[in-house]
Amino acid sequence: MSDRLVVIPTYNERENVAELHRAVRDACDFDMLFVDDSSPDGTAGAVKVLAASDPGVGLMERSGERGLGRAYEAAFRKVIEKGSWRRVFMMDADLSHQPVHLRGLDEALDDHDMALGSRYIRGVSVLNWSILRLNLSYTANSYIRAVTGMPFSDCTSGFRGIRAERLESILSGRKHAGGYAFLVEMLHRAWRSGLSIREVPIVFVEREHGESKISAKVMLESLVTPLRLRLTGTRHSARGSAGAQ
Ligand SMILES: Nc1nc2c(ncn2[C@@H]2O[C@H](COP(=O)(O)OP(=O)(O)OP(=O)(O)O)[C@@H](O)[C@H]2O)c(=O)[nH]1
Ligand SMILES: [Mg+2]
Repeated sequence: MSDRLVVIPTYNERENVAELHRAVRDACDFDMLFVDDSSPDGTAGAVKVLAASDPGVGLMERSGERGLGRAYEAAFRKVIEKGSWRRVFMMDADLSHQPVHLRGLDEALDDHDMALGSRYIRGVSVLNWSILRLNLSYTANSYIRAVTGMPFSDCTSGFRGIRAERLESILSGRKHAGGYAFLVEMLHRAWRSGLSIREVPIVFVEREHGESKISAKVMLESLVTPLRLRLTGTRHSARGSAGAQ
């Protein structure tokens, strides 16, 4: 058992989990926890096959209202309850987040509370996105920075690491975003409460298998969340920083 855990939320990722598992194992021996929201395509079954031959693989099956944020919240509560993982990583299942970068995120946690995998730290490092998609993501980040005051180049990145002892401060208090906007809300909470945050360059690759779950509702939540965060306050101390240091 490792003292590091990679949390991977899944919804209809059956085609991706085996390849992702292989790539993570090529990169490191960190434990992996798949958090599946009752995917109709049988993702949970595919994860159980992996878990049967790898004791470092776990599966949390959720029912009820689905959502990326809800899945992460459930996983973080388990990490706190268990108390044996010291560092937690967050990663998509669709291979857009390449496991080779886990080491870089882990190293950043040696002297920071949180590590943020960034696509925009040295120009743009995104493969196979249309100009339209890139524009949307880039503009969303400019908007979030302008509205919230956060200094990070990639506030919407879902590839992250955090020290487990900092999870409590992320989860405490009232939360609103159950979907993708959770990522922005989580970063804002971390930044606002004075955690030290380092951005680490990553190369992001568009998914080859399966479908994106981004919907109009997700987009709307992403527009409203930064405005709400702005109203909830500003940063307490100045320990955070943007950019690789
Ligand atoms: N547990 C859970 N996971 C989800 C849910 N929605 C999305 N995910 C997972 O969250 C990760 C990111 O979702 P994607 O659909 O790839 O979103 P994205 O990467 O922002 O968008 P694309 O670039 O279009 O793929 C993937 O691993 C999804 O399977 C959900 O409701 N519940
Ligand atoms: Mg994706």
